[in-house]
Amino acid sequence: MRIDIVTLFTKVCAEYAGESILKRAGEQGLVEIRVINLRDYTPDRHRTADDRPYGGGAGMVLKAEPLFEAVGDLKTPASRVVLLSPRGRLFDQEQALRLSREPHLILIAGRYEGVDERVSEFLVDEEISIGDYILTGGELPALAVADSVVRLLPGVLGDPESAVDESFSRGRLEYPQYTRPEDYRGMKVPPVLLSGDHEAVARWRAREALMLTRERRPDLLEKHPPDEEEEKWLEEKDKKEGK
Ligand code: 9D3
Repeated sequence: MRIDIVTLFTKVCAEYAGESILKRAGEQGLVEIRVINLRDYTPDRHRTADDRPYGGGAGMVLKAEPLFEAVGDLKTPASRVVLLSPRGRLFDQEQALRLSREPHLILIAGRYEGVDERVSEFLVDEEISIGDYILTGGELPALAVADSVVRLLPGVLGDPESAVDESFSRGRLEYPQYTRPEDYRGMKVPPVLLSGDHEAVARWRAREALMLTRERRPDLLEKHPPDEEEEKWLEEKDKKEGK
């Protein structure tokens, strides 16, 4: 897979791409990540990438021309062009999996108050947001998308069991994990995890994951309804607590 990141802030992108899982996947030849400086595609002497909005208003707008020039240079018929934008579709694991099946992603990280609408309308295939909070640019979102996509590429994760675990536990928050020592300053590891009873461990984990999910992310529970056994656990707990 190839991932191009188009940005005015090349340093932070190249820096992260040169570390982390992105570096490892690159060394394994599973991905090629390139960081493209949008300023190299500005036509004027001052290398202006932004301008004032038509119709007035606060802030600056990222110009269309450098983006069309840059993407025009990078794009092939197999490319998927993604604009990171606060008004994009909310990114999730399903989107990550979908993008991981693309041969070539062009990720555009915007800056300023916005991007010339002609970019959205005529250059970009889709817009993605990573959440309902305001950042100062699309660089962190582009890196977040790249990171989540690359770790899904076959061969990137050392242990393929982790990927199996993920699909297995979809729709549930992760169960609590412990490592040595079994007693740290009186804070003890739940005995079932030391019992050697693998079925009991699996049951405990599934139950803990379910309870955490209902407590913190009821939206996930709605999207992935409890099965019969889970339904029983939930009722048991409610009864015990007099609910
Ligand atoms: C005044 C309207 N603002 C939009 C809510 C303008 C604006 C603020 C911040 C436009 C762009 C930005 C920079 N953010 C991104 O480019 C961005 C982003 C984000 O801020 N949050 C979550 N996901 C993303 S993806 C790109």
